[in-house]
Amino acid sequence: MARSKIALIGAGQIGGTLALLAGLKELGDIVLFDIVDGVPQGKALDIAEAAPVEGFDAKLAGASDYSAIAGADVVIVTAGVPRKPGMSRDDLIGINLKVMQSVGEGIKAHAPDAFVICITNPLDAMVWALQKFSGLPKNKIVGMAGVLDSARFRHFLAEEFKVSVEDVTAFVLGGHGDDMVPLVRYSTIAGVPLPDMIKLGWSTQEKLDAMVERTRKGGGEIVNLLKTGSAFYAPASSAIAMAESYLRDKRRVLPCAAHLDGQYGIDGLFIGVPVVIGANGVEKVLEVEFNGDEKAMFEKSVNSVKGLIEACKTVDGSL
Ligand code: TXD
Repeated sequence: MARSKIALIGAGQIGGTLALLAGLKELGDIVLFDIVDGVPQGKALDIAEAAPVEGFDAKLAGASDYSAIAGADVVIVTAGVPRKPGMSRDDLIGINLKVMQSVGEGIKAHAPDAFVICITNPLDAMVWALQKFSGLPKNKIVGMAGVLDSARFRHFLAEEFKVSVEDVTAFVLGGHGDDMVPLVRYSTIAGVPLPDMIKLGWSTQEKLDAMVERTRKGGGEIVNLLKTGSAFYAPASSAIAMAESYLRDKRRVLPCAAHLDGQYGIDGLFIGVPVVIGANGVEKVLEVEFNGDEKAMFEKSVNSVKGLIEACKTVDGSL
């Protein structure tokens, strides 16, 4: 059987890490694409030279021409400009919207059957715009944010409860902004919901609230530390989990920015919700019930995403 092909649009910090992880996991052959000539080719060669040591087989190529992504099974998009300290995700809209236009046209022309994962910020707006520019079916394009946000929450919880990260599940909904919605009721330690863990005395409500807040600001925390860019290891791991679920038809239930068609009372927006990712892309949206507080938090987050979409429409009247 022929190997799958994975195209990475953007060969920056996340793009390079994606290529390495895709190689290590033997997900398929890998093409790195970037407008900066030499960088995708250099990273492809560097990772290809790691393959004999690590013992994986994959063809790696770098390109600055969209014809190189032809026939890709998965396309992961990180092309654009990352946040700098003091810059909000929304500040990125003007620049990255134009990037999404060229990427969307490239995908439409050369890889229209791919499953596309968008990572570029502001995420919920960029994945919406990329779907419009590419014309992809709505079940074949998702945004990566929820897996990362819940991984951050899981890390904080595992440290606080002093248990393995493997036994912590976390549920984070909504847009990828500071008003994302970590749902403690649906987050567990080995199946035991967090509020019950507090009742059992394993931590306090104050500490839990602080971890929720730290999760919401998790992206900014790394930006402030790095000073010259944003997080890239955990974002790459998160997108690879989504790609793997599609390529291996694992049907994992992962929080993704997915197109909603009436679910959660939302129509026509990409919002972070748990979805089943299998061989057909987004196979199903998992709709959970909210209590009053959760509903209010979710609505606030949805309104921020709506604001981003309006900003996109102002910048580009054709959207
Ligand atoms: O959870 C999430 N979704 C995110 C999103 C978590 C972390 C970072 N997030 C966003 O991902 C971040 O705000 C950026 O918008 C993207 C990519 O982050 P990365 O750290 O990889 O940025 P880099 O290193 O600057 O890489 C971007 C590359 C760079 O090599 C540019 O030359 C290239 O994108 N680029 C392009 N490639 C192709 N086509 C066009 N037009 C283009 N413009 C820039």
